[in-house]
Amino acid sequence: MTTIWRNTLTLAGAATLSLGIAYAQSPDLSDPPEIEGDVVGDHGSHTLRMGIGLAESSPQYLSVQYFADILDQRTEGRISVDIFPNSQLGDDVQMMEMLQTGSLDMTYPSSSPATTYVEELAVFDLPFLLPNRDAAVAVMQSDTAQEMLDAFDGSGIKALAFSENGYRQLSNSVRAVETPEDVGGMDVGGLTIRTMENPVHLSIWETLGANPTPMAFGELFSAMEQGVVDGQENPWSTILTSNFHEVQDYGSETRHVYTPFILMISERTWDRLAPEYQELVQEAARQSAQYEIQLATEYDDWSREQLEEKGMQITRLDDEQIAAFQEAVQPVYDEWAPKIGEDLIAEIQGIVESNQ
Ligand code: KDG
Repeated sequence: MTTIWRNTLTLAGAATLSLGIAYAQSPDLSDPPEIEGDVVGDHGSHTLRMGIGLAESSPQYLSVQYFADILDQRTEGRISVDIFPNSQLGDDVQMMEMLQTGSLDMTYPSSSPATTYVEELAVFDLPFLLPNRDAAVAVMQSDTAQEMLDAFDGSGIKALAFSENGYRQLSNSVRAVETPEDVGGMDVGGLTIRTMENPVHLSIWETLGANPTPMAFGELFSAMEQGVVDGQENPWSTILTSNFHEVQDYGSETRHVYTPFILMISERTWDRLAPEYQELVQEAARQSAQYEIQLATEYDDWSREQLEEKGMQITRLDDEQIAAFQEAVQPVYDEWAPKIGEDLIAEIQGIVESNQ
């Protein structure tokens, strides 16, 4: 683990359970793929405790249920997974630390706070790098991405699979945002925007003239409700399933960053599993990650429409407006590209180009 990144951040305090009641409806979702494969041998019983940040109605939670079902079915109940949603057990940073000490078995953070373990993951935080979902998925399934997962080995965390958090969109309670000036213009005053605990994200919002405030996801709803921050950025599905529309009147389809999730298990837990169980857990992780990407895709536009129906004023930005944001955040590239690695960025851009 490196210290450069930690030093750049002011980590927020403990997460609290502050989300509203989980949103009950969901779009017309694909059923989980049928569970295939034989029942594995009896290597004892395990209960895996998994903490996640998002709500029960989120694609993340639903895919984790599928993960649990695969393990249950293929071990005849010998491996069970207890899922704790809504940051009940802590935020992404805390839960990764709990994996290291072995006080939690599994978690499913965004890649952004995980850059403290594997710096290369920060390539995903570069704004407007992944222009469409096909390219993003191709990157997540590439050998380069697998190397990033492997780079966790020895940190106390085993990274099992990438999946989709999604395209991040800006929401706020102050004004409709159509241009970079609306975020931070001198005449209007910069918006206070909650960011994930990641220096590239801080840099993006600073560059746009906002007042970025890194904060644990579990604290975000009440921070917005109490006016501690004006806004935040997350995929539409998270904005909907975490009920952010109750405290945010405006949304803008900025798609400024595509964030992956990473499904993780504590190395201590992993080492306790028999090789056949390890193989099964890895396979189930990949299958459930694939299903998560499918669900996240199905949720995306549907969630935006639901938010509009619920009264959120959503601004869709045309190509020219997106280009204005892209130009405004160019200094973020200039600052971070050399630190992240020009070769790595070129490699990712190559994958993007072959998936246009
Ligand atoms: O379980 C994942 C969440 O904790 C978190 O990663 C959601 O994107 C997120 C954010 O903004 O913190």
